[in-house]
Amino acid sequence: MRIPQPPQVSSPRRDARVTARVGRALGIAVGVCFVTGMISHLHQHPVGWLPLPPNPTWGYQVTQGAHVAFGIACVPLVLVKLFSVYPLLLQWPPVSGLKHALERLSVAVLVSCMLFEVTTGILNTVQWYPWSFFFPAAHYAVAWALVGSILLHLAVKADVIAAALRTSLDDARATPDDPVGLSRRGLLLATTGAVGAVTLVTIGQTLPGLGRLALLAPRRPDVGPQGLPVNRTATAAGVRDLAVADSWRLEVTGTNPLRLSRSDLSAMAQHEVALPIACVEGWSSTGRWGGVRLRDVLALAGVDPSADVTVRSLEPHGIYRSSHLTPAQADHPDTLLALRLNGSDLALDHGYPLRLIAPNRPGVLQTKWLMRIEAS
Ligand SMILES: Nc1nc2c(c(=O)[nH]1)N[C@H]1C(S)=C(S)[C@@H](COP(=O)(O)O)O[C@H]1N2
Ligand SMILES: [Mo]
Repeated sequence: MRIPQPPQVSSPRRDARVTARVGRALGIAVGVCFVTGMISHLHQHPVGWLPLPPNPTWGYQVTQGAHVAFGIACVPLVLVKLFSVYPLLLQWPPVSGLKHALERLSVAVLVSCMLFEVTTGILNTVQWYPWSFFFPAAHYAVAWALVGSILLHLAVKADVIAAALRTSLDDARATPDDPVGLSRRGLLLATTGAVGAVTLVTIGQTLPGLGRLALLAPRRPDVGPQGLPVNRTATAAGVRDLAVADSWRLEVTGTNPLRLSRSDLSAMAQHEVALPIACVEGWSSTGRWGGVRLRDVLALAGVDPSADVTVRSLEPHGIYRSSHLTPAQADHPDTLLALRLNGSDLALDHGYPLRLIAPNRPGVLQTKWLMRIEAS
């Protein structure tokens, strides 16, 4: 039988010194993604023993913006890291003993999880789901497998990594059998440039002022009705008729249950806050929201400030038609039932007749087209 040989791909750039340096950057990027991803998960699946505070009000904008930016930065890093080691991945014979088999298995898990996280994450930013699983659950579960396999990999390779990082890049240029002659230092510089470039053309989706550079970002934060993007229109949500009906009222449960029209709400004390919609997809955009404080409405309904609150939308189906607020979030002075955005009545697609806007909170929990508030 003819034994397949690994391709002839020796190159001064395929070297543990390159792999370890790119790996270090990748490890940092994955670390940021993991921590910020867990924060996002905790926002969407709160646990009683670790309530997330409503301050700083821009918190989620920063953590989710970083999550997506560092995830995008992983793309060139993963590609260069795979380039620097792929002859090893094609090694023949594939295993030479139990220890080697386990090591290769852990690398296989690591590479698959890494590719899965980066691919699904980026497809989520463009809202393309060519699969049947539920993205947030799968992305979350695989994050643990990824971090586990990275820790194992670091433990197994600790000596090699430490030695490679200690050794200078030894920047020899072209050799007779390597006419391209890009040095190892050159490759690392090009990788840094690629990370910088992909960041520059996407970060404007969340960093104010860089919107014009956001050529590859799926969203420009200033494009949309009232100067803000829309996620899920009133038509898509099936609320067009209900939202504009004269019979619309906001129901509030409590010892003094309420049924409030838009004019009732407009007659209450009005407040204005500047808060971002910070979408899990990585874009964010700040608006000036006007309306009544949720805590004022709750007080009017006789709800205790220590109550948990659920807000419900007119939307008949869909997993984002209600959201939950902790007592601290519900009682925060910036938490509004918004009637207005950037100086005019809310556009239908931004949640008319009434929406929730609250500090340090994922966009998906800023429920639009409200109809009911329940305290428990
Ligand atoms: N009822 C309802 N509210 C919702 C959604 C939804 O699908 N249904 N989408 C959420 C998501 S994912 C985001 S990012 C924000 C977007 O708000 P905007 O369209 O006003 O920018 O609304 C949130 N509120
Ligand atoms: Mo969102």
